[in-house]
Amino acid sequence: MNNGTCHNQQTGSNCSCAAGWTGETCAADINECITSPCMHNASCTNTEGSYSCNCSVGWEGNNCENDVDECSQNASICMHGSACTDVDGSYICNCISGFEGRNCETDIDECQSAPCLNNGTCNNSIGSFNCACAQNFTGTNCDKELSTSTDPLSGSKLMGT
Ligand SMILES: [Ca+2]
Ligand SMILES: [Ca+2]
Repeated sequence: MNNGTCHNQQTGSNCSCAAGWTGETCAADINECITSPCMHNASCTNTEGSYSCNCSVGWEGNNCENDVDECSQNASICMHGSACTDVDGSYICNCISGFEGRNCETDIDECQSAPCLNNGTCNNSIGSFNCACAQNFTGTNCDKELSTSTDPLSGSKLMGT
């Protein structure tokens, strides 16, 4: 039965069973799940004559033995120009400055840390931020004080960097 080969068909004995089957006439299903063939925390389901593995995320293959190369499967999985590193069962995004999150999908609001000094106004932007400095101050963080005697302008203005 079940594609097994028996040397003596008449008695049904001495059978060589196909994979997944056992018993004198190959009529009995083998419960492969007893031997835990599914790797990396996959769940095993016994079926008639076979079994199947339901792989955990990050693994693939009949027995979930192969790591999924997420970086190759999805070149844009790490966002905003961040580098992707494949690791067993997962992947790692190395975010460039200004972004955070599992996939570097989140813009960091640098203004939360109040980086603009001397009453400068902070403007968050995607991947960066800038400071609109108060009068007489300049620099990326408005940390440089201008000489008041040489500045003919009045009122606040945005100083370039
Ligand atoms: Ca991987
Ligand atoms: Ca930002």
